[in-house]
Amino acid sequence: MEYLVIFMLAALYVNIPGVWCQGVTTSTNCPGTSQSPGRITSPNYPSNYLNGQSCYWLLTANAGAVHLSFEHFYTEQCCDKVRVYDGGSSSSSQIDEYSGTSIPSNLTSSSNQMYITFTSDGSVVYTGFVIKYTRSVVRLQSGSDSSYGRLEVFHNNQWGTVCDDLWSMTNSHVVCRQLGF
Ligand SMILES: [Ca+2]
Repeated sequence: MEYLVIFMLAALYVNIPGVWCQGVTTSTNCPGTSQSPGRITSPNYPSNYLNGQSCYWLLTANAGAVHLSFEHFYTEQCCDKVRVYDGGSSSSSQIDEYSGTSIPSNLTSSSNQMYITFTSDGSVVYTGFVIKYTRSVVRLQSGSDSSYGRLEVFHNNQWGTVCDDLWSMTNSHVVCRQLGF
C-alpha cells in the first residue's frame, strides 16, 4: 500500500513529454508590457500605443524553444512595425515583419531565444498587439513555411528527430495542436 501511494505521488511530478510548460523569462526596455506571465503587449494596451516607441523583448526558454501566438494585432500598416528574430538579438535572423490588422501566424524559434521589437513613427496610433508565449518541446524544421517541416522533439538537452515507425494521423493531430494549429 505504501509503495502504491509513493508511486502515485511520483507520477504527479513526472514531466509528461510534449505538453506546454512555462519556463520562459522575459526582459524588455518598455515597462508594463510583460506584466502577466506568458503574455506581452504593446505599451498602454488595451489603449493606443504612443508615437515614437522603440521597444524590445527578449524571451529565453530554460530549455527547448520559444513558441509565439498572436491574440490581437492592430498597428498602422505603413509605419508601426513588429519584427520577430529567431535568436537573442536584432542581429539574429529576422523571421518576419508585421504591421496592419492581420493576425500573424504562430511562430516557434529554432534556439531557446526569440527577440521581438516594436517601433512606431510620429503620427497615427492604434491598440497594438497581444502576444502569448510558451516554452515548446516540439518544433518544425526545414519546412517551406511555418506550418510544414520535419518534427523535432527536445529531449535530454538536445533536439532530435522523431522516428516515424508507428506514427499515425492521431500523433500528427496532437503535435499540430501543440504547435498551435
Ligand atoms: Ca504610426
